[in-house]
Amino acid sequence: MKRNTSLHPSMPIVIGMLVCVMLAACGGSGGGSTGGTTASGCGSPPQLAKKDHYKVGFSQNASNNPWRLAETASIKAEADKRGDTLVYADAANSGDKQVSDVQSMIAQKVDVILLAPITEKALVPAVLQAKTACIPVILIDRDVDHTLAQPNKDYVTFIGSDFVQQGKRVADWLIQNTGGKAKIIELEGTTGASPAINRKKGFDDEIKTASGMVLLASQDGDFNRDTGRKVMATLLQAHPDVTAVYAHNDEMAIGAITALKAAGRHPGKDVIVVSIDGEKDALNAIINGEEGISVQSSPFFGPVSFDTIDKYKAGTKLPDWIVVQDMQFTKDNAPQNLANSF
Ligand code: GYE
Repeated sequence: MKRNTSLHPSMPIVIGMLVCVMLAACGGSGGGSTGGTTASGCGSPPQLAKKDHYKVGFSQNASNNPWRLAETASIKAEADKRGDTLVYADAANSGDKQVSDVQSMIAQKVDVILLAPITEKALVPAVLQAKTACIPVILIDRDVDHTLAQPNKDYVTFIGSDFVQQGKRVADWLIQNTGGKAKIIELEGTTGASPAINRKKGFDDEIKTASGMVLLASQDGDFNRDTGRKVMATLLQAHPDVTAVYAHNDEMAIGAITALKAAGRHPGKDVIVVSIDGEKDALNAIINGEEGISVQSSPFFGPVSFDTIDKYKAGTKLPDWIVVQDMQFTKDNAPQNLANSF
């Protein structure tokens, strides 16, 4: 996540005001608008009309794992609780479909869009189209490339975990629990997705601090259980000396455990498996000794997303990034947390 921290906080406002004076074409501000206004006069990012109930678009990128289902359930429950109407679309793991899903929400004139962009780049045109149509977009769970679209300008804010920190936490646990010596296979999330980019960065940078931590191979497993299983089976043949597997999510870790067992290996004994999310299956794998740690990536976006809509409506200045706080699960606390997992 590239975050521009070098500008003074007031700079975008000053620049926005200058542009307004030069064009003499800007409408009034307020309602959460902080960075000037668009030619259409609805704000940059667009303001949100003050209403008691909203028509909220939620563009989900896939529904093929428990994490995504838990996120969707959390958003739906919160919309129901508040009496808001949800316009929901599942992009079935396709960037192209997700772009047309957002375009359809624009055509349906939703008030605001919650968007979980599949990759950092694919959804940028849709974010900019929503802005042109005067519909504010709040990114949830995955971010976009900040060189192409910016928070507090093109979209309202990004609500999500610190993925670099998640990768670093997994690496720290692995260094401690292997005495700083491991031969590692890394299963990456979907290429170009912000959690895949940043979970790799956080982990890879941290293991470099211990000279005995060797990365044997790193490959895309698409955040998917069966893809993770297949990639692991192939990499295992090339690297039979592996002693640790780092998967960017629990689904791929469970797939890797299956592949290891099929090859006669003993996950938890001769190969340590570590991952991210905090799914029920991973917590069970930790309890039965096959997995070491799962750093949580909370999928419970309902309350924070709708609170953010309320704040934006009220004109509160929002940060560029609302950081979701995550726990971590090991054999010490997995049993107590099983009931609340997904
Ligand atoms: O970890 C993974 C999912 O974007 C944070 O995407 C999310 C990740 C989550 O498919 O399981």
